[in-house]
Parts: sequence; structure tokens; C-alpha cells
Amino acid sequence: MAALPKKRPQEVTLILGKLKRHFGKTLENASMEHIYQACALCVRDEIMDRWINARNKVDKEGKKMVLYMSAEFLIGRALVNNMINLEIFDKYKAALDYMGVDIHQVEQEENDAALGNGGLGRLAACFLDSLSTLNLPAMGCGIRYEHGLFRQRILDGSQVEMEDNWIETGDVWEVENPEEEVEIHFGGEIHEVWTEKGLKIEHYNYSSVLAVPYDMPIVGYNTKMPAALRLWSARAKNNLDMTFFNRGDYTRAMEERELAEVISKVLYPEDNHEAGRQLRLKQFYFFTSATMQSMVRRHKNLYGDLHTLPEYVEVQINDTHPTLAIPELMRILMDEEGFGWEEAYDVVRRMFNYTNHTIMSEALECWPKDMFRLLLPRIYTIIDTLNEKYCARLWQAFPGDFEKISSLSIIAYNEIRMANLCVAVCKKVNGVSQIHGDILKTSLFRDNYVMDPEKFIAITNGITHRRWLAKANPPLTKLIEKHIGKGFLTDYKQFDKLEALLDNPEFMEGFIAAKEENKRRLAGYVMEKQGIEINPHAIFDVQAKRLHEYKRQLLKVLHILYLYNKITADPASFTQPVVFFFAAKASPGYVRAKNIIRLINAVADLVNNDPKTKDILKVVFIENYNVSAAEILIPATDFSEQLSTAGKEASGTGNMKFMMNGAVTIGTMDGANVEICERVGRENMFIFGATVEEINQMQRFNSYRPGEYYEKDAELRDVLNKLIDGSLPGVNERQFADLYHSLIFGDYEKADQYYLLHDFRSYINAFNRAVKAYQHPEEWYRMAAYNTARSGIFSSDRTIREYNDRIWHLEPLKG
Ligand code: 26Y
Repeated sequence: MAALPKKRPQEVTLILGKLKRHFGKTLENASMEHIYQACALCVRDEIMDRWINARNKVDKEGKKMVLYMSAEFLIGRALVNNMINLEIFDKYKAALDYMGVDIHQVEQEENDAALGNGGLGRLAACFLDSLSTLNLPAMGCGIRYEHGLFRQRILDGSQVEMEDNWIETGDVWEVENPEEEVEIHFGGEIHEVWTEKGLKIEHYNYSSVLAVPYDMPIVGYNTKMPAALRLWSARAKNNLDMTFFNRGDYTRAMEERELAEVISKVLYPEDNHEAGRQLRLKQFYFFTSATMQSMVRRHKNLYGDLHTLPEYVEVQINDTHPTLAIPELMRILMDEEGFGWEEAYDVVRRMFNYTNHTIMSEALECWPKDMFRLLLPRIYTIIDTLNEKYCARLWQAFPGDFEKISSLSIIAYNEIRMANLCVAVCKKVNGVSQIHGDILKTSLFRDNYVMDPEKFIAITNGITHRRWLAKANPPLTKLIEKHIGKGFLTDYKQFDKLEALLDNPEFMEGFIAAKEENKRRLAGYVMEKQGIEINPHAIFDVQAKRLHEYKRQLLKVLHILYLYNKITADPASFTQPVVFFFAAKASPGYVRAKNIIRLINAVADLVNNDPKTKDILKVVFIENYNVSAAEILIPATDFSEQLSTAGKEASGTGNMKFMMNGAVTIGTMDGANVEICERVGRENMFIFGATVEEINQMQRFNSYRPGEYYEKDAELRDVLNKLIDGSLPGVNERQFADLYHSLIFGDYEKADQYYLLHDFRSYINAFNRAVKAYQHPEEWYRMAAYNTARSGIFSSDRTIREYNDRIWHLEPLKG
């Protein structure tokens, strides 16, 4: 055992004090969870003073703030991240060492706060970190789902979903604010009443739900201005309905309560797919109404006059999910504050901005009109009026073009289209990468762009390099700090200084050592969690993201089968050891996605057990991909697989995390891959596949014939046949027939919608080039380190600066 430090660190006293006062424990009889809780309480103490001071200052100085509204915030764990951002990690580590406790074990006691599905929710979390680090006044507003994204297990090769219970360990970070609760109304009828002041809308027979805010501090690096994440929790107005209770109808007496509280019970696990469910609509109205009511209340308290709201608040809506904030604010201003329509609209149109994250039609939110009207009658009439006025404007722009007007209108074919509402009302509409911004202008919002060209902008996504480098990759971070100091943590431009170090042997040795250490850490994780042994000297090839057909995990599977066929036919044809990691959750109702998981595991079974391949190829499916797993997986990666069909991935943010951690990208010219390519050049990346233009061509001329690839390419045919010829162990021969058919024949839809067969050869080629490059270590690591050196621009600090310069115009809080 290493010698104990002589002096007892002060933090030891703090931690022991918490153990005693909160849990009645001493170190000897405290559980690891107690120790986690005690550390978290200590860290929380360090945050609270700053937090309260900063908020008071914003109020006192009358600073403008942004409300970042999002149905999802994928936060992950907070303890170690907060310690790093507060610059107290080393002290706590030393204190725990002194106590004989491993800080990494303590860390693992915390459940991930997984209040999001994937990219969109994680982006929101990165943005809060950057807002706070840049000292910009901000509040994230969302839903306090009791159960976040399901936990995933793989049983017999298939995904099984299990309940997530993040609150068990997450509640240390929250502050409940019951005095700020607001009431939300659903259903009922509305009546127009003439009063001496004019027409008034009255709402009757509605049912009420209370919204209680829980605030969580989001601590940026060395911040003066921790951001708040305000999550709303649903509560019944009356605990028990006594009228029913007194009649002896106990079930009925409980019913209201259950109906109310179900609203914030669980996060919908669908990512990029909307099913138009009523409970989801309730969730969205619930948190948007609560946010607008509390915003109005605060503004009245601080400034009195609601006409000045746009001078003090910017609202950014993260995709269309929070759109109802727009008509809800109209309602509050008109029905509760006596504004006229134009007066209210003039406030609203100056406050809201909309970020679009997808162009895929199945993810565009449309609500059935009748369901909407029943649940939200007043909001419906407001949207109806917005639509009428908007259509009048459209008529001016496109006189007589009924088809165009109906395609742009907010309500049509008995549906309410949220994206059209956003585009109609919002000040700015932004895409999340340059190519995505272009696609918005030229396709999804083409006609709106003609009407309001200045409204549409593109701001490329980013990631917080505090979590994704400083937290996730300690060895590389230490190395960077040693050579260029700590400045890069708050100044992403300093990444550029790394470029000069590519010629410094000491730095390069350190870089390689860091990658190797991270690979060993991942190998240990896979052994501990899943009992799988992997070779840490193999290439680590990683595809980690939600399971979706457009992301093309299936293309990677076809490639592995191709290598399998090659090696079993001729062992000399491919000898480079590679571990292929997949990590992905599928929406529980997405049958094809789940079947792809089943396929990955069947292929793993095949190649990991065949004596001819088992020392060369290894396929590992990482269970339960979440933020914490990503923190282990990404720093260990050599090949970053970014395979989406061009035009489909709005940006991607995983691609940036891998790049920053010194992985080299194999990818299509899609989303932010295009900008990664601009940063590193084609010689430091492996680009493959059809471009957006080529895909558009094939679509325009309906010229894509996947069957021809099948017929002409014998190796491809052999690969595809493996799906149905009984070679895959542990499954029925019919198990993957649907996947096979979807690629070659298609049934209710077009065959191979995502162009896998088209890009198959091009992918193999790119992969082979990457393997070749890897086999020249000096050049390879130079390429990898160059990727890190060029990644600064993908810090979300840059992204938030751009939002601020182009949309919000907030002033940072000064010390
Ligand atoms: C409402 C429901 C249908 C829905 C739920 C979740 C719709 C969409 C989503 C999530 C979308 C999402 O995560 N989009 C991703 O956003 C990232 C951040 O901008 C992008 O990097 C990524 O390309 C995009 O797919």
C-alpha cells in the first residue's frame, strides 16, 4: 500500500461530518452509497453560495436570460463532473485516498440522470455546461421524469428493457421549490363572454394538475454563474377526492391523483419517431405551461410590466417539443393579463427561437386536431387564429397557390403541425450543422426561406470538452495540461496549440500511452460488466449511438460478415485483430431496430466462437449505453464509425466526442462529419459513400436498384445470404428474413431506403484504408492526435457563443 499522506486533508472532516449528521454513520459502518451521498452533499455545499449569489445578481442588475426549453436533458452523473468544474477533484480524491476509499467506486454509486433519449437531450446538457462556464444567465426547463430512459439488458441476444430509477441517488442535486408551484388546466370547455372590457374567454370544467419545480444547479468550469435546470414534477391538486372517499369509493378517490401524477412518470423512449400520443401531449403542455407561468410571475415581480418581457428573456425551443409555450404565453397575456391579440403577439414574436434537429418526416410532430382540441380547447383556438393570420400572410406571398399555402399552414388535413407553427412565429430558426442548415433552406422549409430568408441560420452543434475530455479522459487531459496548461478548459481556441506538439516525441509518446491506458480501462470494464475478454492491442472500432435504420448499424454488420467470409475462406486475407464494439438502445416498439440488435449478437456468436476468426475478429455489444458508458468507450476508440445515409443525420455529436479523444472517423459526408472533414482534411479521415447530391439524384430519377448490387456482387450476395441460410447460431432461420427482404425487395416501403448496398463497397474500401493507416503507428497516431488538435471548434462553448452572438445577445455576469 502506498504511504498515507501525513496531513489529514480538510475534506476528510467534511465527508465524515456529513456521514455522521445525515446518516448516523462512521466510516467503518458506512456503505459505499452513504459515502457517495456524503461527498455529494459536500460538493453541493460548495455550489449553493455561488448559485444563490449569481441569481440575486441577475435579478438585481436586470440581466437578460435565456430559457432553454427542452423535453429532454441527458445529464449523466454529476458528482465527479461537478468536482472537476469546481476544481476540487484532486482534493476530494486525496481525502478519499486518505480514508482508504477509491473515488471511482464512489462515483459508480450515482445513477445516470438519463432524462433524454440521445443527441438532442445530450446537446441540451452540454449547452447548460457551456452557458454556465461562459457566465451567461440561463435556465434549462424540462420535465422531472420519475423514470428516465429504460435500462437495457441483453438476454439471449435480445434487448430487454428495465425500469430506470435515477432519483434514488440523484435527488441530492435537486432543490424542491413548492412555493413556486403553478396550476395547469386540461380539458373542459371555453366560452366567450362579453364584459365591459370586451370579449373575454372563460374556461370551465377543466381538470387541474399542479406543477412543482425542482431546481438542479449546473456548474460550469470555474463559473460565477451556475445555471439552473428547472424540472417540473406533476402532483394532484387534492391528495384524495373526499367526495368519493366519503361515499366509500376508494379507488375513485385515488384516481384523480394517479391521473395527475402519471404525467411526469416516464420519458417516452422514442427517438426521432412520433406516434401522436395523448399522454405525450399532456407532458409537453404541462411543462411549457408551467415554464411560461413561472416566467410571467417572475417578470411581474421583478419588473412589473409584461410588455418588456422580450428585453429580459429569450426562449430557445429545442426541437418542436416545447412549441406549446408559444400559444400558452399568448393565452396568459390575453386571458389573464388583459392584452389584446396584437399586443400579445408583439411580445411573443420577439422572444422565441426554434432549433430543428431532424428532417425525417416520421419525427415531425403533428397532433390530431380532435384530440388536441379536447385536451387543450383554449390553446387550440389560439393556434387556429395564428393559423388564419399566417395563411393570410402566405396568401400575400403566394397568391392563389393553394397547394403551397396548405403545405405551409399550421393546421391542415386535421392535423396541427408543430414545425410550421414554430417557423411561422419564431424570430430565428436554426439547423444544427452547416449541411443541415442548407437542407432546411432548400428542402424542408424551402418556401418559408423564400419569404423570410434572414430567419434561417445554421449553428453547428458542439460538446462540452469538460465532460467529454477532462472528465472522460484523465490521461489525455493531464498530458495536454502538462504541455499547454489548463487554459484550454475555458478557451477552446487553445486546442490549436496542440498542433505544434505533433512533432514533439514526448507528447506523442504520452498520447499513445493515454490511448493504451484508455483501451485497458475499457477492456477492464467489458470484463467486469459482461465477462468478455478482449485484446487491448487490437483496433478498437466503435459504433455507439441510438439504434436507427438511418444510422446504419446494419451496414457495419454486413461488413463484419464480409470479413468473416473472407477469413474463413482464406485466413491470410485479413490478419489485423479488430474488436468491433456496438452500443445502442432501440425504442421498445421499433421492431426492426430490435431485430438488428438480435443480429449483432448472433454475428458476435458466430465470429467470436469460430476458431478461424476468434483471434482476429471480436464483436462486443456493450449493454446499456448511456452517458457513463460513453465516457469509458469513447476515449478508448481508434475508429469512430459515423455511417449515416447522407442527408439523414442532422449533425451528430458523438462524431465530435470521438474526434476530440483522438479517434479517426470513418464516415459519410453527412451532418457535422462534413465539418470534421473540413477541419482535418480528407487525408486524416476516411470518407465513403454517396453524397447528399447523389442520393437526391437517385431519388429524383427513381434510379436506385439495390437488387442489381445483389446480382452483380457475389461477395455481397454471400454476405446477405448469411442472414437467411441458417449460418447464424442461436436463431431461427426466419429471424432475419425481414432485414434481408428490406434490403433487396422491400415490401410496403421501398427496398433499401438507406442505401446500404449502394455504399457497401465504398465502405469496405474506406475501412481497408483505415486499417492500412493503423498499421503504420507513427503516421496513425499523428493522424489521431491531429484530430484532437483540430477539435476545439466543436466545443459547445463555440456553439453557445454563436447562439449568443446571433440570437440571444446576453451579457455575461461579471465577478
Ligand atoms: C417527439 C419525438 C418524436 C422525438 C423525440 C426525440 C423526436 C426527436 C427526438 C430526438 C431527436 C434527436 O436526438 N435528434 C438528434 O439531435 C442531435 C442534436 O442536434 C443531432 O446531432 C442528431 O443528428 C439528431 O439526430
